[in-house]
Amino acid sequence: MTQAQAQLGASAEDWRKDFPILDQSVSGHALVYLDSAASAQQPQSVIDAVARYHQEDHANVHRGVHTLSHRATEAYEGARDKIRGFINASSRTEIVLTSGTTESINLVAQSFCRPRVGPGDKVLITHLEHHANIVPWQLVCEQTGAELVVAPIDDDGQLELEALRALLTDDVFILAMGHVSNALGTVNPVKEIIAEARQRDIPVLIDGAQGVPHMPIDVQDLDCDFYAFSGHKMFGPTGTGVLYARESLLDAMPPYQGGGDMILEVSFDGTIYNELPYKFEAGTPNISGVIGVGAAVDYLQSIGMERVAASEQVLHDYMVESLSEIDGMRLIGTAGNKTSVQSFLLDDIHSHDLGTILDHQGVAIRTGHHCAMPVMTRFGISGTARASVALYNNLDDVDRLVEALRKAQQIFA
Ligand code: C6P
Repeated sequence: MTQAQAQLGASAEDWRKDFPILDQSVSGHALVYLDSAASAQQPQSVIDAVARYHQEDHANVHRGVHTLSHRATEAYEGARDKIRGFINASSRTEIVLTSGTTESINLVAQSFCRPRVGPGDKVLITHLEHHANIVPWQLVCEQTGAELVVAPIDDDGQLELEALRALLTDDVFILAMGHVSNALGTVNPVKEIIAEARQRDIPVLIDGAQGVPHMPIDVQDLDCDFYAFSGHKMFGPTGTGVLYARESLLDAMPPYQGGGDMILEVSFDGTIYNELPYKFEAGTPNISGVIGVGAAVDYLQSIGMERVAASEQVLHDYMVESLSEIDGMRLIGTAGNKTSVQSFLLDDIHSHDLGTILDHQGVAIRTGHHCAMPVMTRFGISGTARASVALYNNLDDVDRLVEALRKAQQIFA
């Protein structure tokens, strides 16, 4: 048994069995799924929770006096409570349920920032961001005359912390930054940066899309103002997301969208909005999806996020080491603190060609710019191949990736 196998332990193999989709062949080969950063697979318990809701409990929430509506509401609100506990928010009123990280960030940009910023104000982001943490701020800046400022990264794909500190000036209205880079896997020292921003009274939004699935998150300990993430990257269904926000901030923010459920009273003279968090949840929500996220939280908690993080770190490090041993390999993203993701280029093979050849061998990776075009520009490339691991991967998956890459090299030789 290798050291990595010993570190991974037998439980990783048990977790894998919880994900029925992994037990299939693609192009005549056993599937190796290394694209969890794009969307993670769902354990049977999540699939069952969603199916049970559809089979037994489906009705609209918060609206009916009948039994099914009560059951649906209980399950939906129960999931909110689970999510609150999972990230240790102090109150369920701070958990706004959205369609994903993208909507969560747009909500903050439009409802928190837009009414408060103007010419002379700055919105600070970093060069590592996903488009979902760039474009909403560009829109706000266009709408208000505020300026978008970008903190630089170094050649390893790490934030230049001194430069970031220098940019935390009094005219910065908000700092919005990722916890973990989806393109490079860099883990940012968010707690330290949040503390520095707080000293200057600058609110901080953390894009936690790639953080929540891979490590324990405690929003009170982080002391952030906003934390956004998606259900489908943490083993829940698509079309689900969360915005954690401090209650005092949510209280002072106007609704993001108008419609049913976000009101207490409506007349043509005006509307009284609902209490938190419902003020920010207009219309019929993704009930089954949210229930699925609740089940995903149960699943992750049954393992424990510390174990998830430790196991994935072994996989990640093994992947990096194995990829490095291939001649012609160029790793993109070599930060000291990384998780889950490795981007790379091989010889001069286009990343899309690599992805296709790997798919023919049953290995699923993502290729292209990963919705992080500025990161690609920083490295002078148009895209990369990206492999990302989750708790259900094992060392064989990494070996299969390496084998498939070597085959691609033979094809292109
Ligand atoms: N990244 C990837 O392959 P949504 O689409 O709203 O669930 O998540 C958007 C998003 C925001 N921030 C980060 C850091 C992300 O990684 C993502 C989604 C996927 O990397 C799809 S582009």
